[in-house]
Amino acid sequence: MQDQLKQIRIEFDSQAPSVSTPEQWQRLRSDYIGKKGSLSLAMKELKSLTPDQKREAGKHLNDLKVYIESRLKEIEDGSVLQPKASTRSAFDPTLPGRRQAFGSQHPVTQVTEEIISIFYSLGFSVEEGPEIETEYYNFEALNIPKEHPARDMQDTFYVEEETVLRTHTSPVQIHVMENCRPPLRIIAPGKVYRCDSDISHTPMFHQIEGLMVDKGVSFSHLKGIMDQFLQKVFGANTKLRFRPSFFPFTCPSAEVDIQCVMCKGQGCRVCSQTGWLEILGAGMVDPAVFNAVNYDPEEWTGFAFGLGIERIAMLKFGIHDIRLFYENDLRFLKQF
Ligand code: FA5
Repeated sequence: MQDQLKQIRIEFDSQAPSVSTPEQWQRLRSDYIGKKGSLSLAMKELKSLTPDQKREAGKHLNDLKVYIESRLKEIEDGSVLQPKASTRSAFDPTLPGRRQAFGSQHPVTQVTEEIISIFYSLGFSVEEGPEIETEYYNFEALNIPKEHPARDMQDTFYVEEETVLRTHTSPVQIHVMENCRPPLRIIAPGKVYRCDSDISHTPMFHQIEGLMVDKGVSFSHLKGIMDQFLQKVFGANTKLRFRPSFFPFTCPSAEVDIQCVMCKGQGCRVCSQTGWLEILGAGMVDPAVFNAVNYDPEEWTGFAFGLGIERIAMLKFGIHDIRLFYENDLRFLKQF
């Protein structure tokens, strides 16, 4: 009997490690400790033994049963027999299809296009210029001399010693005037860069430059065009104000503010409690700029302006923080 039990254990030990499914485990169990399993058959043979042999064999039989049961338990507890979480959900052909999500235009692009179409209707054409500029185009040709504070490294991103990321779209004026004879009427939208970041400033933002040169162009033309433009964007009752200002490339110069639409002029965080938000700079082209592009300042006069597109988008859509435009949060961008 002992030899028979040894043989049963050897066979069990050789089969147990290959069990990897619940079905195989069930089969192993019934082959050894099931009603017709090897141990049950051995048990039946006890009858033919003497009482002493029976006691001895019974003990071995019981030990083997305990051993087999504990091994079966180990295998059952092992992860191989745990039902595997399905990695693929069943395909249900009756479910409706998934909709393709549509993108939407960025609010800054929407406002840019709206502004372009307004100026287009006023007879302006669209020009473009490089975002990486020489100091000459970004500063010198615009009458901003070497020691001018606008060239400060703290405001300007220098790419190389004499090359900068343009700080405004005004250099496009110079490129256009170098290549075209007056009269001309252009706008130039594009990205500009400054070392600046807070609730109403971002290091990259968009401007639209405007330039009109002709015989007899005066400040009242500038004022008329600005009035028309801003009333088309913000509505007929829009309040604006022209504040005397200084730009080296225009004289006289002005900054144009629009009444803060967040607080209706009461004063809030966005307008720094002033009730007004500056949206553009403008003025009559300085004769020094005409000289730099070989236009005769005695013959031609002109006005120029440069507006911040994000600032206009903020006012139009009631956005309190300019930085939201560039955080790529789809929940924010999908609203427009
Ligand atoms: C200029 O950049 C001049 N080139 C504008 C100009 C053109 C004046 C032609 C005269 C003739 P200014 O630095 O003020 O000016 O900027 C123009 C507008 O850009 C501001 O009114 C403001 O609306 C916007 N702006 C300026 N800095 C930032 C910034 N960091 N983030 C977002 N918008 C800005």
